[in-house]
Amino acid sequence: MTIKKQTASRVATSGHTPVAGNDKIMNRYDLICRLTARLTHGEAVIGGIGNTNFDLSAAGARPENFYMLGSMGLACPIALGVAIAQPQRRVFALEGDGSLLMQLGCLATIAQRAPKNLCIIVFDNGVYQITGAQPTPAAGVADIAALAAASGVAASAWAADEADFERLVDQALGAAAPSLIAVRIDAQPAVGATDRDPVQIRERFMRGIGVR
Ligand SMILES: Cc1ncc(C[n+]2csc(CCOP(=O)(O)OP(=O)(O)O)c2C)c(N)n1
Repeated sequence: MTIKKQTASRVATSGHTPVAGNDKIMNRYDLICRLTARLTHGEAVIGGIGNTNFDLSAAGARPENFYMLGSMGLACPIALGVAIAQPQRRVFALEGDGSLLMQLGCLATIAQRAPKNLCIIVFDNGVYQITGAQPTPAAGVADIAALAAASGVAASAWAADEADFERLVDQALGAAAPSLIAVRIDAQPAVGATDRDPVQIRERFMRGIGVR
C-alpha cells in the first residue's frame, strides 16, 4: 500500500489537487465496465447516489447490483452491512468524492470492523457534479486515499491508470482486509440513468444475493 504525498501546486483546469501517482484522469463509466468485467463470482456492487449508480446501471444489468437513490454517503454503510451479512461474498461500494466526504465516519467504522470482503471505490471528480459542479474539498485540500488510510483502512491507494485500477481490483478480490481504491475522473456525465423504483431495486438485489 502506498500513500501518495500531496504536493503544493494545484491543477487549475481540473480543480483537482495533484497527488503523486494520481495525475491520470480516467472515466467513471469505463472504469465501472472494467470492474464488472472482472466480477465472475456473484460479487455485490453498491452504487452511490447519482452518476455512480447511473454508470453502474449502464455498464450492464447484474442482479447483485444495488442502486442507492436520494441520499449521499450511503454506499459504504450499505456495503458494510452486506459484507458482514454475507462474508463469503465480495462486496464493492462505489461512491463519489462528495458523497464519501459527507459520511467520512464510515471509513473508521469499516476499518474497525475490518470485513476482508469489502472494497470501496471512490470516483473523485473534485466536484458535486450532478448538482452543478460545485467544488468539493477533494478539489483542494482533502486526499481521499490518505483520509481512508488515516481512518485505518490501510490498503488504500490511488489508481495511477486503468491498468493499475484493474490490478487493485484483482488485489481486492483476494484481499484479507478491507481496501479502498481512489480514482481521478473526468467531467463526463453519466452514460445512462437508473430506474427510480426503490422497491424493485431492493427486491431484485435481495433475490440477486439469495435472501428472497
Ligand atoms: C444528504 C444529501 N445532501 C445533498 C444532496 C443533494 N445532492 C445529490 S447528489 C449531490 C452531489 C454528489 O456529489 P458526488 O458524490 O461527488 O458525485 P458526483 O455528482 O460528482 O458524481 C448532491 C449535493 C442529497 N441528495 N443528499
